[in-house]
Amino acid sequence: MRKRIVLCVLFAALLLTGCGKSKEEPGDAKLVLGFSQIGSESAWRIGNTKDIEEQAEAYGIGLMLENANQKQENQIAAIRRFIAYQVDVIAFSPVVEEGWDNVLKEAKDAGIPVILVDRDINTEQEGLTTCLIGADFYKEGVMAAEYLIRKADRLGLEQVNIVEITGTENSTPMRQRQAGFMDTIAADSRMCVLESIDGDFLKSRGEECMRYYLEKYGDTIDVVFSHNDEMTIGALPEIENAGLAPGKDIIIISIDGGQEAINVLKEGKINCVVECTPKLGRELMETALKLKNGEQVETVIHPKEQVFSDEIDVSQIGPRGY
Ligand code: GYE
Repeated sequence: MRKRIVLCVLFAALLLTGCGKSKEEPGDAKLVLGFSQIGSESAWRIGNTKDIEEQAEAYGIGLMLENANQKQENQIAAIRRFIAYQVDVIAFSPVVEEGWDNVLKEAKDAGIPVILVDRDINTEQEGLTTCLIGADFYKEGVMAAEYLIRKADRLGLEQVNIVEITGTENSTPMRQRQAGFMDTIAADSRMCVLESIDGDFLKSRGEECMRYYLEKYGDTIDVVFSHNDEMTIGALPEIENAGLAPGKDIIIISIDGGQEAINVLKEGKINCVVECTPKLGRELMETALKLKNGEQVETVIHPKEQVFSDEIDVSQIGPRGY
């Protein structure tokens, strides 16, 4: 009863401050899920938040959603609030991999199961989280590199100079996309990575990184490998301002597959977009319900993903929904 009152007070407060998004009355919900989202840095992230809200509503799950504005300390504080309010299940998308042990130990001591959504953590401790629902980022990096190798074959390139714009330093997609890409091109002696810089998954940083690369390497750049669509979209006008044609003079490879990037792929200014789906909400709700019922869950759930590129008929790619 006490828990029910506390939750109702919390939800009223969240609704008043505009933070609470659920239309469910938590007391009536089958389950209350606290979810700490990283931020709103990209179309991917916004689509992911929307999907989780929609699925929570469809499943009748009470959702306490908090947006951390890219700050780990905000995520830790949100998780502590979820523990204090005794939610049934906690989920979060860790902005970086390290630094979660203490707060997750607190959740474990409180008996609240934790689901990792989208990104992973790096810890020595066992059993702090129950499972991970998110993309296979290593495979995404591999698929990006395999495309590049095929493209270099088709164009008969002898040397391929690559610049990389990476996602947030120490985040799982940054580490794994880079590792998958680098491991795959390692065996191809034509491939030469000129430099990698942290673009933090932001459009503004994509612009800055590209400007720097063009000043330093000029038209010797053959390929831009960018870890997300936002940074790619930021980089493209810089390339055009330098008098080069993206998609022709420079091969552009991106990851995510949001609508804006797919439109640019159709215009021929991006050559390849590896899909990363933000639609993780349904799996999250199913998993949260299983945990609440004490059922076993799979430790890793990867969605299926594909590659959109100039090797296919891009006019056939349907609406992306994010
Ligand atoms: O690629 C990027 C977002 O973690 C998969 O984060 C996610 C990444 C996604 O900001 O656009």
